[in-house]
Amino acid sequence: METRTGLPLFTRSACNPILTQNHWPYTINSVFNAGAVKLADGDTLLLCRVEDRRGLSHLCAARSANGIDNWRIDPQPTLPANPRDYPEELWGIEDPRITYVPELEQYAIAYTSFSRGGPGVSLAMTKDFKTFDRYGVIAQPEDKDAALLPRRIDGLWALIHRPVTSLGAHMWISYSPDLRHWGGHKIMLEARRGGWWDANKIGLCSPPIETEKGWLTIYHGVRQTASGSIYRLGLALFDLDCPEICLQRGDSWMFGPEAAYERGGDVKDVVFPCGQTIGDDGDTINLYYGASDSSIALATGSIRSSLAWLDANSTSPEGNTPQRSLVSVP
Ligand code: BMA
Repeated sequence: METRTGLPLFTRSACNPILTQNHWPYTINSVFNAGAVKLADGDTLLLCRVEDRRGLSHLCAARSANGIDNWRIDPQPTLPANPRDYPEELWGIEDPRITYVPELEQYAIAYTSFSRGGPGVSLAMTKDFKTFDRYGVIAQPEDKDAALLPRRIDGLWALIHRPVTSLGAHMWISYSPDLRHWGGHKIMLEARRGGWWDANKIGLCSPPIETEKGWLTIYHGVRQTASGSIYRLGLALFDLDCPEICLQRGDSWMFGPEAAYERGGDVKDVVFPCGQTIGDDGDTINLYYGASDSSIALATGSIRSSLAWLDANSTSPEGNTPQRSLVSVP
């Protein structure tokens, strides 16, 4: 999708895909959907979803000085599923989103724990990506696509997530005083309907980026077609002090499966980011995404251009706001 200048909003790295099963130091099926963070030493750390050859997923850390190549991959799973102590992880753990929380001086990892009840949201805290403090399930099945905001809102922690309810597969926000007990649930963005690209399901991608204009948020939209689902990416902006208020929502998708490694793989036609890093200029977005559930790829964009794109491309009254949630549960 192009900007007003004719340039694409996000540009694929010439090195794509940057991580595949061939890079792995142990036998796996595939690697995709990684959380991302810039460490204090300047390294980029990707916490990758790795699918083993039973079909079950765990998380494994890969580190690189430039965030593109020469990845140093942990020789064994960094965060394996632990179904003995956490039965909700029976069928593996998936799709981590990492948020650095300055108040706690720790990284919060919200991930999908998968078991007989379906996918749910679990939380783990870490300082070093070596030892992890598991909080267990914080949102029960069916729920996924979660990330913590990096600071409290009105004294409460805020979690964005995607429960599936009789209302549909929409993005919700919930609040907590202690990261363990959650309430104040509200819908923050709804899947559209009918022919829209984001008609059937939506969910948060990487954790929202705090900007002067609001929380800049990349989300995925799913369109079901006669030959399967297409996962594409959209942009929305939420109020800084009241993040359940959507200020702007792009009409069209801004990134979709086009390259061969995005169009074909274990699950075709999927681009699925779970993390980004921001460049030293404070503007560049390095977006890491799973491609067709088979590899990790990188696309580069800009906060400034994304905000300008939203100004120019959020005109449709159907999906657009500002509005308060249509449904809220006290
Ligand atoms: C979603 C998640 C993602 C996956 C995508 C496409 O529901 O499970 O991990 O990339 O489906 O298969």
